[in-house]
Amino acid sequence: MKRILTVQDISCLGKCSLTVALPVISAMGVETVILPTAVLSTHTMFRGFTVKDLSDQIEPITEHWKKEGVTFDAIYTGYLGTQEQIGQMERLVDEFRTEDTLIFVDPVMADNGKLYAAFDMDYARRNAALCGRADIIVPNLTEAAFMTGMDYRTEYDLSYIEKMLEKLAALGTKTVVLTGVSLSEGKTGVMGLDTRSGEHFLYQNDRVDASYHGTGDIFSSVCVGALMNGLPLPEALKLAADYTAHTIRATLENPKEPWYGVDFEATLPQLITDLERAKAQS
Ligand code: PXL
Repeated sequence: MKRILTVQDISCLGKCSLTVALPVISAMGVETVILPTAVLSTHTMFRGFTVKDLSDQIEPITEHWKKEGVTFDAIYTGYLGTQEQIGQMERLVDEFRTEDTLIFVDPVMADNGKLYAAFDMDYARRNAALCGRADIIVPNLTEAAFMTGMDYRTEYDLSYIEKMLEKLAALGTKTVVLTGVSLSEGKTGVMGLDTRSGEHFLYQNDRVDASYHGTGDIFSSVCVGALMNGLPLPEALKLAADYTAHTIRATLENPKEPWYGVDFEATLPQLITDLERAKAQS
């Protein structure tokens, strides 16, 4: 069985970061080791949330793992609270990376043209440096704009996306994937660039007119879980995009529609069926 380490916060209530990554990746048949960077009462879209930073636990925990000779097939980082923690991730990646370890970085810090509370431009620059060490990064357009210095636009064409992919590639990452890319009316999806081969890939599906918290974490968790199941990247991205859209639709149908996260618990069986089908076809 493959083993992933995922490093993100625990938002106790909120259906995001580790409370999504752990169930989703485990359900996909991959051992999921967690390293919590902070404990929050809720994610940061609630008012009055509490935070306990766990930076001082990262070194003792990883030192123990090193003594135990633990290795990982992938390291997946998500929301990190501070620049100091980004530095800690760079060291962790350097210490645990082998030739076969996939380094997957989701530089969670912004959406809809704005940085999340508590992040600033220095944080964005630091995140860009971490992205440079990764094999795959999956920023949304806002995060990519902050990391590349390009303008964030809500209306754009293919050349804007290609330029953004090239600027992201200049960070040093092997494969860059932009999420939330809409190249025609009513569609949305991802566009990626393999910086070694120069190959582009694009996947567009129907846009669902709703935006929920935690969907980026679901997308990333499914993508990394699919890669660990041996799917090629374009297939993994398709599975992740389709599952995320399906889950948003299912949430919209819930009369008690929770505002703070999606009902992924109800759609996990579908994910497993779709994963098995994709594996059989690839
Ligand atoms: O879903 C990303 C995320 C993760 N963790 C925390 C967050 C957010 C987004 O706002 O606040 C604590």
